[in-house]
Amino acid sequence: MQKGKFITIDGVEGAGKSTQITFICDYLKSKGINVVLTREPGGTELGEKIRTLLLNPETKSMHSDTELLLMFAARNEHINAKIRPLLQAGDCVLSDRFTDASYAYQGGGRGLDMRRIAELESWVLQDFVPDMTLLLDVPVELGMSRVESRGKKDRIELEDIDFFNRVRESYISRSKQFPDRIKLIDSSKTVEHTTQQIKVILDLL
Ligand code: Z5A
Repeated sequence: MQKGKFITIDGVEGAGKSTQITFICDYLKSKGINVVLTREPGGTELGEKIRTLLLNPETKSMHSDTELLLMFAARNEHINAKIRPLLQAGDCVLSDRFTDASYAYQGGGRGLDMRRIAELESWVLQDFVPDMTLLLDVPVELGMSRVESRGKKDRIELEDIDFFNRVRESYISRSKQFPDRIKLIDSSKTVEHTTQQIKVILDLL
């Protein structure tokens, strides 16, 4: 029986997830909620090893199906070894990315069949879905310009702008498909503007 809330945060790169996560953790803690921060791909010892495989820019070739399966292999560990036990103990779990990213990047970006992703989702998660997803939305060019100075790119960041435009479109389309769960947040303005929208949404929890 799940007792805690499961919140996920997602979006294209440079949308400001990492920036906003600190605020979200502090804000929930100020309400007396015990929050555990985690991330995907990763979140467990094995999951972090899979993350390294997935994001290593030295890996020149990886079949898109392999990429999808590795994302879900890491997620299977994450959900069973970490997320479910924490929720059952009553903690609030905040995950930096989750299954919506597989639909956006592997479905939208790579062009994999969404039904194939849905089959894996149903196998690994059954009908488990986040209580709330904060989707930070920013035009791709703007997001990319924000992260330009970061230096070396990971394997997925090396993709071209068309790839990331498809990713963004898939995220937006999912937010329309699941409007109750996925809260679309305009992250194109200041950090404070984004934070304010998130605060209003968190107050609904
Ligand atoms: N991936 C996948 O393909 N399939 C899956 O199923 C899953 C993941 C789960 C790793 O994700 C990769 O895995 C990711 C998707 C894929 N690949 N890509 N590309 P990640 O989350 O670890 O990596 P990331 O996308 O690069 O996230 P990030 O670097 O943490 O992005 P961010 O959180 O949006 O960035 P940020 O550090 O908060 O902000 C970037 C800069 O912008 C920084 O300098 C901030 O100060 C600045 N910023 C933030 N907000 C603003 C505003 N509002 N105005 C101005 N400047 C701002």
